[in-house]
Amino acid sequence: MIEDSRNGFKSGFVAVLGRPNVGKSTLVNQLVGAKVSITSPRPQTTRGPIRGVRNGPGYQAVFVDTPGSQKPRDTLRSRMQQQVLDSLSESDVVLLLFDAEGAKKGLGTGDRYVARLVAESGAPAIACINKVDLLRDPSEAFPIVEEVSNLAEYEDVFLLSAKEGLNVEPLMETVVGLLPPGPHYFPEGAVTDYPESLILAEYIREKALNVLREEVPHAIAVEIDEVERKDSGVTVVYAIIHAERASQRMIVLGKNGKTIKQIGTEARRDVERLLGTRIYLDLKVKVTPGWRNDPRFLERLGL
Ligand SMILES: Nc1nc2c(ncn2[C@@H]2O[C@H](COP(=O)(O)OP(=O)(O)OP(=O)(O)O)[C@@H](O)[C@H]2O)c(=O)[nH]1
Ligand SMILES: [Mg+2]
Repeated sequence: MIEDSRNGFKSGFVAVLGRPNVGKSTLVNQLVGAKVSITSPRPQTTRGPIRGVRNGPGYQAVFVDTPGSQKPRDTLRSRMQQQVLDSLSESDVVLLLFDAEGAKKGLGTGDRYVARLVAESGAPAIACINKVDLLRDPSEAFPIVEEVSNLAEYEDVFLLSAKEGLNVEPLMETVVGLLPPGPHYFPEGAVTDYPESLILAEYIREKALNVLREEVPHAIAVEIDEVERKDSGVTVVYAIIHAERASQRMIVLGKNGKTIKQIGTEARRDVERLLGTRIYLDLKVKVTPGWRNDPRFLERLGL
């Protein structure tokens, strides 16, 4: 470690903040070059601080994806909010994201709230106006750039498309420029320190979020019961989808089990890519009332 800093090695934690759905997880995956964090069109997709590592010549950047900032209305959401604050206090650099499309009518109270948190933390921050691919003309972003620039002092302001990768590499160069001298926090080659079983659960939850609507996505938790590697080369993954009410369980199952089957098929493909083996996915749906307010249950989910 000491040797690293003597060599002029740079490293640090880069927290990615912003209100729900602005594209934080999509950006982290782009920066890291791997799918470490799940994404979905539903707000409040990310629940825990997932770290993704990018190594380059003379540096290691550890990106910390955070849940979208919001009012905590239950134990789950107050933990999510606490994770935002913890990640911010431990960061060397902050990426603060805004949604170019959503901000066309001006920034919202959520945006201002996160911007204030970041400004108060005193960490060097880069403002990123994301989803510019949704603008008909780049000039539509100018008023947002001005509004964002008036919020606080930023090291830089970027117009991004996390989805298409636009300006992601120039952003990366700016991040590296802001990293302090430091050690390797993670061995080279490790793209995340998130445990395999929790990643598996997240992949399944992502597919569930993509097919479920309204309030159901937020009422769902996925837990991996067991992972069994058979001699035949097949890995059997036993997973449980927890819902809060019997009616939600019925929705997750779908007519004749159609919905759960779709979730399972899509999740299996991703999990096979992740583990590089053939997967048999055993998915069950269980009613666990009030899990969102059960600290022990939340700990089991790594939250
Ligand atoms: N068009 C467009 N869509 C994007 C872009 N970045 C993200 N999205 C989409 O926006 C939605 C939300 O993206 P996420 O990365 O899950 O957003 P998030 O900020 O992590 O959301 P939470 O975890 O809920 O706070 C997904 O449907 C993404 O595909 C972008 O640059 N352009
Ligand atoms: Mg997210």
